[in-house]
Amino acid sequence: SRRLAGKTILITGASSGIGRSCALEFARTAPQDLRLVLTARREDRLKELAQQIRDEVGEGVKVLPVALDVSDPEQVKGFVERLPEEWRGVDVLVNNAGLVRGVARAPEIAEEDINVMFNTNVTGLIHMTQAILPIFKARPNGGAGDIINIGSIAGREPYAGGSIYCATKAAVRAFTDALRKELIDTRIRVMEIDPGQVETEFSIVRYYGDKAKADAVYAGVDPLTPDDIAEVVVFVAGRPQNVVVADTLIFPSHQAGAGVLYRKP
Ligand code: NDP
Ligand code: 8X3
Repeated sequence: SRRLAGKTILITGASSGIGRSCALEFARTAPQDLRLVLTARREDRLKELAQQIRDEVGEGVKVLPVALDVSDPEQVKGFVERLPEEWRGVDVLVNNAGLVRGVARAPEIAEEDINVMFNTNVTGLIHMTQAILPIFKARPNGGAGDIINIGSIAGREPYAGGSIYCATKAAVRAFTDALRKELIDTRIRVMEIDPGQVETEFSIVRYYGDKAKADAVYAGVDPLTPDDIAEVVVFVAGRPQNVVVADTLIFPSHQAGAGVLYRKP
């Protein structure tokens, strides 16, 4: 899309799944003139992705892989200022980094899992947003730029065994909606995309690396692919300035809600 030409896109959690697909989709959509700042903890994977993008679309897309743990406030603070100068003019922030750990029910939920989920999905996303907003706000007419937050159906419909993850995604939703209102006098667009079931490393992480358990989640169903979500991310970023795709919910066709029906037999 010509509307994306010349933009600098910063993606968190670009080493896998939806974030990785977003990087590729942005590159394929605007191969002439684009800068991609790709962040995650696993820098080796980001470097491989940068190479893949170069091989596929050539030098029109410039890629900067940078290690960043969004759950570490010290790394997020000043992150943008530490980028090389030509990379600091971020136009689009895709707040995608996030994870679920376990299926435990209260009171058995591990303290560490609670902290990791909140520190990554909620506080990390808030810190990234705080880091980018001064750059957006420095632009004329009160500021400009896009914030695209990846929420989840889990933030709208909490389910047993997912209480903490669901709470983090509900928090993302509340923060996103409040932020959109706070920025109403600017040209900054605040958008949320809520996927249903997507086959990524999400379930491998949920089951602490147990691939068999993760595979069972997707057995017999036809989940979304991370590319399906990336197409929506790039679509909303490519709308004309006055169009804010504020909120979307995307299911695979076999899904119409989170979890299963709960009632006492
Ligand atoms: P993946 O596990 O495939 O990807 C998650 C990404 O987040 C990885 O790149 C990982 O990189 C990154 N990440 C995790 N923790 C941190 C951290 N502390 N700092 C920086 N990056 C981090 O899962 P998905 O692609 O599915 O998940 C992406 C987003 O989509 C998440 O917010 C998730 O909640 C959401 N989502 C997923 C759904 C699904 O069914 N898969 C449905 C709805 C929403 P690294 O480990 O290298 O740091
Ligand atoms: C992931 C969707 O419902 O599997 O955010 O937790 S769910």
